[in-house]
Amino acid sequence: MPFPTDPAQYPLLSGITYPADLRKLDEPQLEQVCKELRDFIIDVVSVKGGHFGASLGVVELTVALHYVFNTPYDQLVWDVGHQAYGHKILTGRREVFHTNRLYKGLSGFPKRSESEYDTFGVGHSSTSVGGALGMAVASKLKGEKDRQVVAVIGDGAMTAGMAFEALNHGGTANSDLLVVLNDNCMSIDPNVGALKEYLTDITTAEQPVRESQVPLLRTGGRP
Ligand SMILES: Cc1ncc(C[n+]2csc(CCOP(=O)(O)OP(=O)(O)O)c2C)c(N)n1
Repeated sequence: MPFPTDPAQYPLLSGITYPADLRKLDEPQLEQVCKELRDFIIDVVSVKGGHFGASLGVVELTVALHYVFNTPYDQLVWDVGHQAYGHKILTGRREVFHTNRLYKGLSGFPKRSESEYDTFGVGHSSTSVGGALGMAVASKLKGEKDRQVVAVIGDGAMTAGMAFEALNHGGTANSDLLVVLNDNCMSIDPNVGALKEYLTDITTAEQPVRESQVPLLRTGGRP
């Protein structure tokens, strides 16, 4: 049963059924959209249960990706999918979000049969880069030069071999793939290991790599 969103409580979010509605807003309004989206997730999940932190942590990223990219033509692949609540709310499922994870309700993870915005059925971790790479290579073979494919992967999921295999392949596949690494130092518990230490080092150094090496990163490592 759809549950209408109160425009008094959510003045902008109540007007967004699909990302096309979001893209009609002006950039300065997006901060307010993020605030409303965060409040909406808290309102529903605090009563109905579900994954809390991961979805709250990507509110800004979710809004930015749907604003910048032409979803669903451009394809977004969420790793694990436990962080996709904001994505679900912005892609036609806001009024049924209260059924999340309930019998006959929404799946707690992206599910292809549920929405054309859910490009990849997930639940297990570390599959997003390989899945998105497959989509990017397929687009290239079909000559779709304008279609973008984006994988969003956490620093926890990034430690798995499958993700590394996909990066290794993607680095030479010469297809249009963007991988967003959501490094929040958390997996189920605080993340551990050499990759985590490396990511912490490069993001907390006096001159973070993000700023000092941007031209290098943009050219995929080839100066
Ligand atoms: C193959 C597999 N192993 C374990 C899990 C359990 N699991 C769910 S979320 C998660 C951690 C994800 O952490 P991260 O990738 O950093 O994403 P974040 O929660 O920070 O967004 C794990 C290990 C899983 N879904 N799949």
